[in-house]
Amino acid sequence: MTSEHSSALRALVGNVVQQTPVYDVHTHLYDPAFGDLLLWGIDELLTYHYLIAEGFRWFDMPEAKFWTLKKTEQAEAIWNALFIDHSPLSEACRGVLTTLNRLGFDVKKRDLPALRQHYSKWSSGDFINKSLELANVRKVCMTNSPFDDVERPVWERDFDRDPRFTAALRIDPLLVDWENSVPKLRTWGYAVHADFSELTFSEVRRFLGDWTRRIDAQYCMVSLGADFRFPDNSAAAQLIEHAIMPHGREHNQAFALMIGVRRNANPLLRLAGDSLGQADVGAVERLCEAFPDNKFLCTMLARENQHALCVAARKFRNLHVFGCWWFMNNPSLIEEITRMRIELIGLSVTPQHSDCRVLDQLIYKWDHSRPIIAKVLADKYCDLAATGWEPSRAEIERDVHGLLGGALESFLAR
Ligand code: FIX
Ligand code: ZN
Repeated sequence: MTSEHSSALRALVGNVVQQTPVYDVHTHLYDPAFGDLLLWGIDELLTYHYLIAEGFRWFDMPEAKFWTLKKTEQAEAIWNALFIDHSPLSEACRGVLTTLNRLGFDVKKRDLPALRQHYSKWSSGDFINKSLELANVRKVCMTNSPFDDVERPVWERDFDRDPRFTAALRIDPLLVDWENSVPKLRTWGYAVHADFSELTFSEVRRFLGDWTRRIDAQYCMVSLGADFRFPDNSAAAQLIEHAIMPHGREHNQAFALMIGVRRNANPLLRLAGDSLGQADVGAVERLCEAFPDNKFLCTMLARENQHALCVAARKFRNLHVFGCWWFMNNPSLIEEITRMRIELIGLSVTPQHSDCRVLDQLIYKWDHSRPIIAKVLADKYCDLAATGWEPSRAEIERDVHGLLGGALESFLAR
């Protein structure tokens, strides 16, 4: 292949990846009907927990003092520590600047009050449209917890859904805090007991079924610690086996496992205090093997788990691997992981999700990931072209649509 050929192919791939709308399969964003739960704006951007963790590395105030500050004051502390006193080189810092730049703000002025003023011209409806358009995101999947006392009443009131915001049923407390979930489920009318009787499992299934229908859940999801084992006597393993698996088969609903978090490693940092640990990919394989009629989505937090997880997906077609989650969501790691995944499982993977907690972050998360995905893909298509197999534009578009959410949609629909 000539070098003109390969640069034309690279340009084509880059172009297709830029222009293909994304279905962002895991975020913490909310349908606009949830009002203030949908975060956006410069103060939310600056107080993202990734930046809080980085800010604490420089603050000379005690942790407890930071939490007494108003949000605007927290944002100022972070702005000063991470943008003014030092160059904002980290991925999360760079993300703020990418976002502001794409929104048309002049970042070089380093003027926080002016940024706040610029933001004040947006209504939330316009800002949602603008962010989705700049990020070229067609749909996002929310994270919806019936255990959240702010969120639950909104679902119970019922509202007109914005079709750009799909739902996922998040059930962490059920699996990781069963004892405290029992009285809650009972209050909500489900006759569960702390034991694991057949009645308890069937009532948990009724709970999952009711919420699946109420929110039209695209999948059911949990984030589990690095110590998750399967099979096991733990409440989580029992509930997965006897409630979530039968529920998943009944509703043709995938179960998404996000494994490897170590919550509260530093409680003083609150939401910013979670860490990670190496998990047991064997547990995921044993789930896939024990429940061949269930579908699983999985992402893992430790870099050390990424290879084995990919190999697991080669062995179990009911497993779909997704995203470079949280501490993996850095350019060097995204490139390494995406390359490895495509080499091992081709296009049957979803390389990225954004995990946005603030709407504006859609812009940077996808702006930063797209060129990396494009680079890896271009290398791979060039390798094919070198054999004489020249991919057509239509084939590349088909493949990229799959990588940017389409393959996961087909997996869920299967
Ligand atoms: O459990 C999750 O869904 C995690 O993504 C979050 O809890 C985490 O705080 C986060 O925002 C990571 O990006
Ligand atoms: Zn998340």
